[in-house]
Amino acid sequence: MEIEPFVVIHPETGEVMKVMNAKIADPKLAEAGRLRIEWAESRMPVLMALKKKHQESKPLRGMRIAGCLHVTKETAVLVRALRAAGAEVSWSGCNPLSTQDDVAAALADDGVSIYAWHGMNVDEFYWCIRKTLEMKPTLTLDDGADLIFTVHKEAPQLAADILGGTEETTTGVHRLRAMAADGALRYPVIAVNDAETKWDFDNVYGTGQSSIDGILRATSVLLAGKHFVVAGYGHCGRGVAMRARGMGAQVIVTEVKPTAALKATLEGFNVMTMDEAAHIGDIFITATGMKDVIVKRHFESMKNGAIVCNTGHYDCEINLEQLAALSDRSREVRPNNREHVLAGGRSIYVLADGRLVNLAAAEGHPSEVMDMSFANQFMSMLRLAREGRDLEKKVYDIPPAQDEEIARVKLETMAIAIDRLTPEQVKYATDYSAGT
Ligand code: RBV
Repeated sequence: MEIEPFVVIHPETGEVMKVMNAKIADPKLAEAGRLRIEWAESRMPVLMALKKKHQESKPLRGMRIAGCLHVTKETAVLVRALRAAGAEVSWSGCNPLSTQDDVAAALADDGVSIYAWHGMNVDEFYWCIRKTLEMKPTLTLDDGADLIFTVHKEAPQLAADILGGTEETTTGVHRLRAMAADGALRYPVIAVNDAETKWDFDNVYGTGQSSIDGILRATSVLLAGKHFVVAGYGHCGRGVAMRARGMGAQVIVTEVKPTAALKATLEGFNVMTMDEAAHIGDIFITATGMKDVIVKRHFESMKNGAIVCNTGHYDCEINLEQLAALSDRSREVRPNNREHVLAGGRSIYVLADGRLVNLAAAEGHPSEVMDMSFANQFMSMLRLAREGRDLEKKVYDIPPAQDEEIARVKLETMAIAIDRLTPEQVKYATDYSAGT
């Protein structure tokens, strides 16, 4: 597949004004994108402080970063920070429906080579990733590991020059750990997702709020009083369940893991199997990272009007092929909301084609929470540029000191002061002779 880079032509003279090293939906959206990015910048003080700290010394000078992460206003703040620190950047989105086209236009206009537009197909998705590899990166930045897999599968010769990579999300980290265990990983990777200042905030409060936001934008329904089924009670599911309850929904949780099911039960949620929940639920959301969580037999027992969506990284959690096979016809009733009419007349509404509802139907996680996730990304890039050569080909955790630092700065920017241990208390903490 070949797609030409973007050419901007003067509307009156027909003259070529600009050839962009980019493929985006519409360069005219750049100004709107810039406003959106500036808004995010005003909510991301930790990342902005890191940018300021490193823009003089440029520790990323000489680094070529290929990134594959949702093209959102928050990601644009990260891209700007990486460039300010001296890196050359080439970017693609990590989901066909998550790109904010105005943000992509603003980045292209600033000279970022970016290949991303909303609503691309799967072939175009991989074409975009391949385009970002043309720069021969020295660092890779992933959300879902599609970029790093592409390097390993299609361009393993590039790995020799890659100092390391980072991974933003749970699903990607799981896969990369499996690869490392098999000895298949060709360069070191830092698991940004596993930082405490990432998963304990982004995954919980970020997913919680943005998923509800996506459902509301796509449906505009009342949540109060609804039977709201959350599949998976990991960090993401916990966040969604908590926020849905806050809106007055009656929340049901389904699980496969006994400890998670127990936590949900003691948190006061109604825990049952998906087979039971299927005929009770008004709204279903999957947050499991597993395929086939909602399948044919569930669709068959759902109520007329049921709403189904997913907030996991991949779109395999809801089996839409099986739903299509059960459906007589379908139509888009609102943006990101498709009605499937089943034989027999019942309707089931699927949001955002089963892709991440928070990013496809809303704007992804709020800036304040991405501030910490992307501060971790930024600091990890600095670390890999510095020490990547000396690291082993395995998956590394974020150092606890980095978490402490990010949390400390975040609190400062929120004007929240905390107590400090006295020297006596520090001594007490390590004194095993003290008793009653
Ligand atoms: N995510 N990014 C955004 N606004 O840029 N929102 C969500 C944003 C990331 C989040 O960190 C999560 O781990 C990942 O998307 C799932 O693909």
